[in-house]
Amino acid sequence: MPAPGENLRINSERLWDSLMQMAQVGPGIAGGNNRQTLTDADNEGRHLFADWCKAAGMTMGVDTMGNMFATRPGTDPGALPVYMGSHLDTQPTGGKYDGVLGVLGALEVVRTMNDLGIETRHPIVVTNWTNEEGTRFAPAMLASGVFAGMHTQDYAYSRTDAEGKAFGDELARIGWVGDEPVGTRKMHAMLELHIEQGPILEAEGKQVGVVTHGQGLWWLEITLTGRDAHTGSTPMAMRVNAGLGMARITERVHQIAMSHQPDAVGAVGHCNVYPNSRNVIPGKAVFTVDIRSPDQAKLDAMKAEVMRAAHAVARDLGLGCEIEDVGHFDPVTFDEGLVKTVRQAAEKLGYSHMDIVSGAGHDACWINRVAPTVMIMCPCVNGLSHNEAEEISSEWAAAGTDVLLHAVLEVAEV
Ligand code: HGY
Ligand code: MN
Ligand code: MN
Ligand code: MN
Repeated sequence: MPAPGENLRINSERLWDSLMQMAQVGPGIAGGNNRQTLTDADNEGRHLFADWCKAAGMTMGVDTMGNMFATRPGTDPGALPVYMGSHLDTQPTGGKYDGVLGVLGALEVVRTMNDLGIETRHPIVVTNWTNEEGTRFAPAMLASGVFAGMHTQDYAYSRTDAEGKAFGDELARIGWVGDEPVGTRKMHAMLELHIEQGPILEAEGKQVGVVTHGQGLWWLEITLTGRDAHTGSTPMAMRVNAGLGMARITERVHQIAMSHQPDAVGAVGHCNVYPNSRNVIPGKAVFTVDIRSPDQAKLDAMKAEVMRAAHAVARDLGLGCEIEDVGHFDPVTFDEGLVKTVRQAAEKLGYSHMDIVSGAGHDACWINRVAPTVMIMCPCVNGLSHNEAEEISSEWAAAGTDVLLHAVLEVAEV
């Protein structure tokens, strides 16, 4: 087969149609998606994806974390497969493309190879990683983390959601505990296409992001304990107000991230006060600090400053303070050779592109620890994601998927 020319493109209409069909599964309330991991909607999306993979002539493997692996054979069965994929689970108020573009873009690459009778030496595997979002069951990238040996399966199975349901029980309930031991697969390479979830590519007028690095992150869950009391009759000096402590620490997280600009971010996105009654001073607050940076020293400095600030605020207000690490990974440097392959594919196809650091965490960030890995990014409208209004254009989706196609054909050896 001659080397794939720059005119070789995926079928953009078919890709967009699949994205829109998947968007019907687990619809949100404002045009996006609520297909949280291990829910019935996730189950429905998994079966739709599995049916499409079967129709594309692939065979499906599932591991004990519910990770799905659809294989297209290569001409050399002894060659390690080239993996590509992302995740189908969404935020509760998620968009239609976060993760989904990476899974269905990979499927479109296989469909295009089938259309043209393209054969590769290495087998190709399209992957759906379980629980990338980490909203229902913290931490994020849970199943790819177990696959990469960063968490044990027992830890993952024991994680519970807000209703106390355990990950392992929910995975069994929807029938996706596979027979493959997790983490036993070996990869020649892993490529993940994903929307940027930020404003840089659109602002720079670029069609494709060549992802060289990923930010590191800490998720610190803080529990403050004070005393429930009446909001009316309790004198201010007598209050032990966990809600006030949460507010002060939230502000300190923002200040700490601002003090480490330009490449540092921090926020509190998950927070609960108890008993959460209008006329009760909260005796308890549980909230998660999310801090990130591509710079290891900054990330570690921010973590230390947040911990110090939390304990200082708790001391001032007479609160108990427990801090649990519920998610962490160090900054990631993707495989140089694969980054070059992606950049060359974008150049060959004539797509405007730039190197970029991923602000969000991705399954690729963990898989990068066990196999050569790279990411390809697609711009987002107004840089918006983790919001039901998340949007991309079909042209951007096609450009990123075309680059994925050419990069995979290069790596899998046509
Ligand atoms: O948290 C993250 O960055 C990813 O979207 N789960
Ligand atoms: Mn994602
Ligand atoms: Mn996400
Ligand atoms: Mn570390």
